[in-house]
Amino acid sequence: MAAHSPLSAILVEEAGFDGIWASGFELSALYGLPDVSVMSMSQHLDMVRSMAEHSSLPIIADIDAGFGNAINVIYAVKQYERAGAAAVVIEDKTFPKVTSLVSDGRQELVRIEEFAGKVRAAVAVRSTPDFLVIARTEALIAGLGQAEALKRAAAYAAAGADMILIHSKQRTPDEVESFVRTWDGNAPIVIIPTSYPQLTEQRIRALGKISMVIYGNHAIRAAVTAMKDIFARIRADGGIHRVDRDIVGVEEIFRLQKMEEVKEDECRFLK
Ligand code: SPV
Ligand code: MG
Repeated sequence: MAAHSPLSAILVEEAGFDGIWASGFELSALYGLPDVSVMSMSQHLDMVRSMAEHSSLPIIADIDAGFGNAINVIYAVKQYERAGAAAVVIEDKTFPKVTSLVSDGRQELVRIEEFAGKVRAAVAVRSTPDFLVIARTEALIAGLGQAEALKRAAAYAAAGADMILIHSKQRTPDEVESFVRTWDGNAPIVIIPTSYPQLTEQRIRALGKISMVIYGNHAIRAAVTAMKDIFARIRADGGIHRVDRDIVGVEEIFRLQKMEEVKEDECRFLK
């Protein structure tokens, strides 16, 4: 599940998900920015570090196009591994990138050889094979078709990628299902079914080959939905007197902040 802050990372863990998607889209939105490579690597990296401090779940860091060429990827992978990420996802878009799901977005891909070099660089500099390098092809997003997507996925797997992320913005799962059925490589597949939510976990399991599903932006969308609703109601009601029963109390925030520990520490140390 996507997260964009330590607090959302804590909630992802409490909800029982297996891992955290440190989404570039979500964090860009949190900063009030479009997801077009204007957020800096250090902004994203700092948030990954903070999330890692607050959650024991594996964090999959969305490092977009790797902040530049293979040289930038080398630096990024070292930094993200040190920050506590469990994996990086690198996508084969040009840098700067344009967010994938926007309609009529400028979706330009780098050459296969160039991106394979980025994957090889990431694999070469990680300090342990437990740190996963996930190669994401945007061939379907760019409208280049399944043959190109399969060609790219095979080249990235040959370059050492541990998993292949295939992204699609079709409103039905058809093109992703077709890709998955045709994929005969050994690398397991990752998907982000935002545009085709009818592909449920039950259907995904039945397909086989897909080892990870990322819910890419549901934390920020849930937060925006809830804030818009409550803010509008406070304005309409002329006060906060009617919304209290529909939002968590401050005690819940104290719990998430671990105020109990602070109280215990006060008893022990404040003499
Ligand atoms: C993200 O969450 O930043 C992603 C997924 O990369 S998407 O926005 O669908 O491209
Ligand atoms: Mg992203």
